[in-house]
Amino acid sequence: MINLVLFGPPGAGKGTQSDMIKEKYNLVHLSTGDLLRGEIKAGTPLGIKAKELMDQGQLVPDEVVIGMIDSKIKANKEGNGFIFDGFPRTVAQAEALDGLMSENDIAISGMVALDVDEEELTKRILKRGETSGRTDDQNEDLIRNRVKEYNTKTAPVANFYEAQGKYKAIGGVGSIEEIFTNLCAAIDSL
Ligand code: B4P
Repeated sequence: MINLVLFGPPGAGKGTQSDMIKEKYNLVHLSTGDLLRGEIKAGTPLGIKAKELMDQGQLVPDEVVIGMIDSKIKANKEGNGFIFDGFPRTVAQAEALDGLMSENDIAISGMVALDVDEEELTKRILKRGETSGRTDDQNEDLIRNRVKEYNTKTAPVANFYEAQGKYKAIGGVGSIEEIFTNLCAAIDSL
């Protein structure tokens, strides 16, 4: 079993690479961004509250995302493993994830991070915003706020895994195939 955390700032390519990694390693892909967008689409109370925060470039509360992930881990723990995409995004989420994993007698194998500079992130997200229909992708100030949230609340999560000897970073600029090859090499070395 292999349980991966794919890490990086908004627009780093986590969703793009997760789709390829889940196929290659036969993993269950858990994206908190996708789960939240599913709640928004279904018009649930959770989705309505989450949309308000996401549209301001802010993170949704830890207990909301932890609750969504908890049931997914329980339902899929007999498989080949998980790829967590966009989660954990705070140290509190990382601590909760370790707890949820050990309750199910499994553990995180490692975190692999994609390094991309802010100008490239902004460019990518604005381009995606032309077709994605995502309101959080269409305004440059809001995108910069997402990057700010990442730098203050999410970046420290890397230290959490580094302290456990479970952290690797690779360059996230270049062709999607080239980055995928480097990611797989990092995963295979975990
Ligand atoms: P997410 O859905 O996780 O979205 P993301 O960070 O924008 O994107 P990702 O890194 O997956 O980029 P992608 O591959 O699509 O989060 C959205 C919001 O949900 C957050 O802001 C937050 O409010 C909330 N949220 C989610 N999880 C949460 C949590 N755990 N706690 C609290 N709040 C949470 O790539 C971006 C674009 O770049 C795409 O258009 C892609 O085609 C392009 N691209 C990819 N690789 C490329 C490459 N190599 N070269 C050029 N372009 C590339």
